[in-house]
Amino acid sequence: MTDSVPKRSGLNSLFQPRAKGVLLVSLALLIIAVVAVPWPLQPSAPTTRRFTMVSRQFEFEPNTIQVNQGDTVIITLTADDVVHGFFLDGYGVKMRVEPGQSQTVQFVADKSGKFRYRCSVSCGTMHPFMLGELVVGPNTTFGRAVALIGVVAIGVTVYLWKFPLREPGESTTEVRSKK
Ligand SMILES: [Cu+2]
Repeated sequence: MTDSVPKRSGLNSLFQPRAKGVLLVSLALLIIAVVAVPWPLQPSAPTTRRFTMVSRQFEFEPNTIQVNQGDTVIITLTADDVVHGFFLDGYGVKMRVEPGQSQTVQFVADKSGKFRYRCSVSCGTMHPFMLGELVVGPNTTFGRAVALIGVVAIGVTVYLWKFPLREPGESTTEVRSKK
């Protein structure tokens, strides 16, 4: 803002340029927040993510995997001890592995959210607790673009509504203070 504001007295004169500044600063901060603040995962274009997973009584390792929405997920599962299974809630992905063998599944993580995976072959006493979690983060690149457009649109609308454009010569100070 380069234009100098005429000096005036009274509460209104104090308030108005300040309000304008506050609004602009808020808008700038919001834009920075949308663009720069790290969201759950780094923004990235859909990619292929490979995981090597081991199943044994009574756990999966790793027991949490993270991807971004739209990623192609390839999981290779081996069984260390006995026969184990793998079933992914929400996606219906499943496989079964014999001891010492491995199996691979591939799917596109097109739904965001958290999805349990569990052993699907009864493998012993603690079998029901043999669980893991797939975390599919939102598509942040797309999300940021939408959020940025939204913030800018709202900001410009509010700004123009509060401070309508005027001709260069016209006074910018009087209109708003009247009821
Ligand atoms: Cu099991």
